[in-house]
Amino acid sequence: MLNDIQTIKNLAREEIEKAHSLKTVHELKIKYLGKKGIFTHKIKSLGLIPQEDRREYGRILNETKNYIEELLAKYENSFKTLELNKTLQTQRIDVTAPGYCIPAGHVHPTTQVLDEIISIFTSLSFNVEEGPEVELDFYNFEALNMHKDHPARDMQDTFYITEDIVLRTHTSSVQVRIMEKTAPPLRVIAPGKVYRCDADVTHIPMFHQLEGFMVDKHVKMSDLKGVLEVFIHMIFGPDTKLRFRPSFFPFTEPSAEIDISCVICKGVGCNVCKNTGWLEILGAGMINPRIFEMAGYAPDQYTGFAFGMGIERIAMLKYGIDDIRLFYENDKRFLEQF
Ligand code: FA5
Repeated sequence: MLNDIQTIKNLAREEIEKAHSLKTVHELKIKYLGKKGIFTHKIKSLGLIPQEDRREYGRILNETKNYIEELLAKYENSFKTLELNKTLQTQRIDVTAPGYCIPAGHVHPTTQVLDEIISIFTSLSFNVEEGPEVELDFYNFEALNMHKDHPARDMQDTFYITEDIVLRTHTSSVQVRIMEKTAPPLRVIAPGKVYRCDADVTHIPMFHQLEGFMVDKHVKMSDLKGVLEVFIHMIFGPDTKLRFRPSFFPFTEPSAEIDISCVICKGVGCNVCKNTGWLEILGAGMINPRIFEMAGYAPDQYTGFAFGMGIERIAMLKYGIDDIRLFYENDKRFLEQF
């Protein structure tokens, strides 16, 4: 019986030493040590060995099994190392090879100009607020003194969602929203997207505006002028001149449109300013006391000014762009210049 174990040992060693791949080693492992393998079978049959020989037989069987296990492990490891080396040879990584260049995006020109404008006004102690783009007719028109049949509504070609809900046509819609929840004094700017059914070289259906308003006791037109003068000088340079032209907005009284001396020809006259030397830049005025009534402020105690500007228009003047549609055509040749 012991001879039998010796024969199995010799046979197993011979087969293992002849193995030529990891696969063969695995097959031999199953053959000798697997659930139905030779050694498992032998161990299960220990009960058939006469009692007086069983102990010695069991010891030698175990020793032989351990020997075969170790031999298989040794061959398994050496085949694994061989395979790893082969993989390392064929899939070598050249750590000195130059990397791929991933093109980096950058901030859109409208956002760049908007960020610059916001930082100017925050440096003047204005707080940034936001309002919804899908807005109630009430805040976009009604609360701003433009009732359903008010002719001024025609100035802003509106996208209606329902009879009472619109895509906001201007950021002035934020005025009453903020006043309703904040007691004066306040200095607010409200930047954001606005929508109008409008499209040509100077008009697009989605554009950005920035609203500004200040409310306190004794706020005067001269305060509006001072704030706008500082802003214009910071964004277009200290030599830029300002001109207030009488205008009409139902939510400001008096109202004005503000022109700046043409940034292209410096006021001499050119195509951009249509030879007038001036460019319209924003709408503004003293807040109509009707708006304070709508917001729940006491109109006899408080006064305020408001202004609203188109961001793309300012970007066009700043960078000398002659077609507003270029901003949103996603032409990288255009966008990469900023
Ligand atoms: C208004 O929208 C007023 N809410 C501004 C205002 C605020 C007045 C506070 C008084 C007090 P207006 O419709 O003029 O005003 O638009 C303001 C600016 O938005 C214009 O000067 C222009 O620069 C820009 N703008 C208007 N329509 C378009 C458009 N379709 N595409 C691009 N920019 C536009």
